[in-house]
Formats: sequence, C-alpha cells, structure tokens
Amino acid sequence: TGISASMMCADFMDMRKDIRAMEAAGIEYLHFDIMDGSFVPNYALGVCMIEQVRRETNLPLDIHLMVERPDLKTGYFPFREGDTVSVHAESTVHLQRLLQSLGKEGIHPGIAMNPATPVEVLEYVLDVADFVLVMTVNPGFAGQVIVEETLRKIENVRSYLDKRGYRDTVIQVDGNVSFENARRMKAAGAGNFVAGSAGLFRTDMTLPEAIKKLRDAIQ
Ligand code: S6P
Ligand code: MG
Repeated sequence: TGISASMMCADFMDMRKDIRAMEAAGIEYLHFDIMDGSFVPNYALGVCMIEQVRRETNLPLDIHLMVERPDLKTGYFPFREGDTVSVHAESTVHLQRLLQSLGKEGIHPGIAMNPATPVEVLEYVLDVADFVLVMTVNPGFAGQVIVEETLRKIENVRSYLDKRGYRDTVIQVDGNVSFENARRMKAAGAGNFVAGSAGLFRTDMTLPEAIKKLRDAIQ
C-alpha cells in the first residue's frame, strides 16, 4: 500500500536530493520503469541505475518490467527481499512459474495489465501474486492522460479479487495519478499509487508539498 515514486520522472541530474526528500517524507517505494523498446515504444531505466540507487537508500524498490519475455530476464536484476516486482500478463510466457519463483525469493510478485487486458487473465495465478498492477494509461510514457475506462476496471478487479477470497491482494495503479485521479482510484479500490509527473514531480510545488497533497487524496 502507500505511494510508489516513479523514478523516471525524478531529476536525473540530482537524484540524490529527490531520494532524500522521499525518505524524509516516508514514501513507501521507489518505482523503476524498465522499458525495452519492444514491448513498449520507449526505453527507460535499467540495471545500473538500480544498482546505484541501492547504494544510496534502503527504501524498497518497486520494479515494473515493461519488457518482452520477463521470464527470461529477471536474473539480470539485483532484486532484494521486500522489493515488489511486476511483470505484464501480456508479455510473460509461463506467468505462473515466474510469479511463483519470485515469491520464493522473498520478493512480492505482481501481475501488470494493460488497459485493454481483461480481468480474466488473473484467474489461475491469484495464489502466486501479492498485487495486481492495473495500468491506467497505455505503458511507455510519463505525462499521459488517464484512460477513463480503467476506473471501472479497478472496481471490477477489486470485486473479482474479493469474490475469490483475495481481499489482501493489493491493486496498484500506474499512470496519471494526479491528486484528483488518485481520489477516484482509491474510491474504486486501489491501494498503492505510482506517482510521477502528475502527482509528485511537479514544477509548481516541492516534493514534500506534493507528497502531502497526495497523501490527503488517498486517505
Ligand atoms: C508508464 C510507466 C509509469 C510512468 C508514470 C508516470 O509507462 O509505467 O510508471 O512512469 O505513469 O506518471 P505520470 O503522472 O506522468 O503519468
Ligand atoms: Mg510504471
């Protein structure tokens, strides 16, 4: 639960300052978008940045793998116990096996879904996932507008989980988590909020101010 700060929106020239501000404000996770230029039409972040950030902070990392065949690539990453790692249902072959093996390493595994992906992909893997990442934009870029239909989807995923007895499975939302959208997403059933340019790294307020506003919105 809580807030996960989307590091592709941080100040790359002064990331240490942003990390210190996040630590001081008690941010729950640092979110790392890994993009391979194939599953999504962009490249972002990678293994060496994660390694450097590890040396700076003990905050748990939330690694979002927007890549083809993550089942062949998780070994590249320096995951740690307590991290969360999400893989897309659309690009993972052997989804059950991957989620299960991540869980055995003490990592919290999550299933990420694009806006168009139906809820039913979750059917046989709920027992091996700690959270579901409902993408509220089509992945690839920061600064996009919410896909409105995904608010209905959050509600559907929430009731789908509850009906099957998975009340502790958290819904994470990612994409245009503005203060106003965060409030709506929370009402629909979201529990963890990935915040980027809309709700955290803004030009019109400082990080502590934005964090406070976002916390008020999701309370
Ligand atoms: C999108 C990526 C996200 C973005 C985040 C940015 O492909 O997975 O994590 O970094 O959505 O936030 P915003 O507020 O700019 O949409
Ligand atoms: Mg992301």
